[in-house]
Amino acid sequence: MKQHHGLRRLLLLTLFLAVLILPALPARAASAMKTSFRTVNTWKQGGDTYVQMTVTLRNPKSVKITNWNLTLNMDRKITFVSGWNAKYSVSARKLKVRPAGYNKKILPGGSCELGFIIKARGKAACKTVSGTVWNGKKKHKISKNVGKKTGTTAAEPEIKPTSAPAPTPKPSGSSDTSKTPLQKNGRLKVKGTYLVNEKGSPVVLKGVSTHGINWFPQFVNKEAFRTLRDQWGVQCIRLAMYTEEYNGYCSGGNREELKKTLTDGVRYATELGMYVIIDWHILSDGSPAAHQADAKTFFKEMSAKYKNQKNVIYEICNEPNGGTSWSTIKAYARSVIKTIRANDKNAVILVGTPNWSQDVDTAADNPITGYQGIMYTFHFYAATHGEDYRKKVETALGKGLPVFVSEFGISEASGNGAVDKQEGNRWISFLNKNKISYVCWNLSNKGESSSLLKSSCTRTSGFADGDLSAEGKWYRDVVKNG
Ligand code: IDC
Repeated sequence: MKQHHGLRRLLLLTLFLAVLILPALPARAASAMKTSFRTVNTWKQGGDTYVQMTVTLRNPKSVKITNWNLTLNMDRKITFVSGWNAKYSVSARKLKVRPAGYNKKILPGGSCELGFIIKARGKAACKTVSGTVWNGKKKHKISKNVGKKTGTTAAEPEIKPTSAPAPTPKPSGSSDTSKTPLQKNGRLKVKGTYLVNEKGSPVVLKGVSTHGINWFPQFVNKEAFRTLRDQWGVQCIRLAMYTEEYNGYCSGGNREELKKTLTDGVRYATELGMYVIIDWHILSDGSPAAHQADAKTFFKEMSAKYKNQKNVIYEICNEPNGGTSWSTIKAYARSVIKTIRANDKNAVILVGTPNWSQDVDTAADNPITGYQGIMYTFHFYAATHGEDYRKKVETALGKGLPVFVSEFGISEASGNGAVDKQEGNRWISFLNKNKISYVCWNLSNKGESSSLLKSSCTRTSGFADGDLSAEGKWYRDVVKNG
């Protein structure tokens, strides 16, 4: 009952933002900048209600907007989960939104879109929105008190969590769709530099990686995976569990919740006959050794749980960086591999390589010995990494190293910025030619160019054409067209 009450208050917040506040902004401010707020998603996890909103700022005037800021004044505590295309800070009950830098100026007729996710455990409603817009030297205030209106707003907004009923049309392609990827290939093994199926023929898995399951758990759902399998032809899902970033597994995140999201994801993939990668997503922790003990406990548990399955792949460290040497990674890998092999003799294990999983050539000089079924990861972002990096992969292959591209995008390495489809196409033909599997970053609607979905996409499955970002459309076609 209490929780229901909290949800209602939070839903009211979204109503105030979307319906009451903005159309009612003072005329002066409205003429300086047009602002629209949209709730694109709400969902519940672990007793919290999450609200994801996008905000569009538009300059309708023939003057430059040179700076702006917004503050949402809440009546109770909210927690900031994540945001994009702006800087966010929470101070007491205020969510402050400041330009990211590149969108501080908004040209006449121009606009920018930003978005954020907040969560609240109890009640939370917005009292006011305030802000400032600068037009050259002039300052315009945005300010609206909506606190008093809360009582009179009888209408309950119709904001439903978007779990999209998702009809799943059969793919139009001619490939044999009567069998799942797992039925077609069975248990995967490593032979020479290749990932091979149970008959020993090389396979190129085409996969999609989630964004961090701490940030976007709503996309870990069976219908989403089914959509990717049936409408795109995706065979493999990578579940990215950050260890260090916001509420990561080793940085204060709720471990039971994270494991639940992860194991739910494994179950959905399994029920759909898809391969699934459990990704221990180190990043700002730099060295996998930073959380080695946790990693061992985690993989011990996972490998015990999945030892009888043929579709689970373990990725034991996403991207070592910060100068972490191959010998440090190797020592970590040997220790974690030993733990996994104590339960499971067969599962394919992916090992990260130095420099954000790019120095496969270094690993090739001194690979891990004494274990079967090990592959080494190579990651690239096509708008940043080109031919020189393909050379590194060629060198590694030439030395006999089995390479798996467990993460790539066609954006810049930041995950945002331009997308480069041409370079992306070069990479895909290179990978197909060398029979290297690849997994694309990322299944979310975060407002960044490496997201497969547009930030306006409110579905969590059954994605339509118009829901896909430039990278999303490109990758769907890559997978669909073989
Ligand atoms: C990025 C996400 C971004 C998030 C950030 C956290 O796209 O939304 O805020 O991580 O630091 C990687 C990483 C992957 C990155 C991605 C893009 O494995 O976690 O995701 N990237 O920067 N390596 C190279 C690029």
